[in-house]
Amino acid sequence: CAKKDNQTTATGAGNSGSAEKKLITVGYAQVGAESDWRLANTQSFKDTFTEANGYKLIFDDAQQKQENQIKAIRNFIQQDVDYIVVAPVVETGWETVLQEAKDQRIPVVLSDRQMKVSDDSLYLAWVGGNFLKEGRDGVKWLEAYLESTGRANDQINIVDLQGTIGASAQVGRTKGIVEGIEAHSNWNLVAQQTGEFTQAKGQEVMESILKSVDKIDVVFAENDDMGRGAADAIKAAGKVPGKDIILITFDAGKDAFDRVINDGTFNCTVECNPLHGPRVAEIIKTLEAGGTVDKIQYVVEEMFDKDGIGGARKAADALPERKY
Ligand code: GZL
Repeated sequence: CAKKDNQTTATGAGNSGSAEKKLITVGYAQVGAESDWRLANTQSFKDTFTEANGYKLIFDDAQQKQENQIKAIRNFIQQDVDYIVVAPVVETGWETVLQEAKDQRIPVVLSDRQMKVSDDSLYLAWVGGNFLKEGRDGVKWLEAYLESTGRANDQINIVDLQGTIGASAQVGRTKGIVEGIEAHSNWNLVAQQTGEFTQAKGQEVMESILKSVDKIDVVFAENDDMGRGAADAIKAAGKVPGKDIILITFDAGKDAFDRVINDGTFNCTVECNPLHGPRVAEIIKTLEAGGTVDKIQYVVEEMFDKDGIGGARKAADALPERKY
């Protein structure tokens, strides 16, 4: 339920006298600015929650720190905003502050990553990607790729560059990837480490793995940015990313499309749609009209490669329609 009716407010003395619609105030606690995906996600909110569209957006960048997000939520409560939107950096540790918002009757909508709470009435709805499916899709593509290159029965050594540990994107993708590795007796997980969803950390971690593991056939990078870092580390080690070592990434942003289509450093990229602004605005509009909304709302996602195998679409065919 919306917190209060957003009545048209007749203006007081000294004003035009015409009724003007009150802006809906939305406090948005964003994770940070760690990746291209995040920048596109932030832009989607800033493009949607404009005054022209009837909103006042209060935006906070938590620099990937949960304590900063909790502070931002408390700040929104203090300002008595109409809605709080959170992209939770990790899944746990939110019950207390969500209860404070509930006590103040401020509806909370989750976007992007999920929260684990004992009472799911603490938030109204969640919009985001199906992270487990994304991980499974990456495995499906690798199966098809190995089949098509006559390597289905080879010993395949796999590295998993994980996202921020405890983030639902990392939890779901890792689960899908590990499930796939365990289902193939000839697939071996030779290294698994977080690169914090950033290019720099991804490169640093991949450099150390390349020094300690002598045969690597595949790298799953749980976002494009870590994939970029891994590609640089692989090149620096004198190997060719996309050829000597297969690179599968998640997000499917502009740069990933370029790498799949042009220089071939990425072999496959699994989409995670960041354009959540309009979806969250839809939820708020429905609530403002006294309607009810579905609790869990997945965004549409695909997978892209060069040749369209394993359920992927050819990136070159999809390129004209891409928005981020
Ligand atoms: C996914 C999102 C992840 C992206 C990363 O919904 O939470 O966080 O995959 C981003 O690029 O850092």
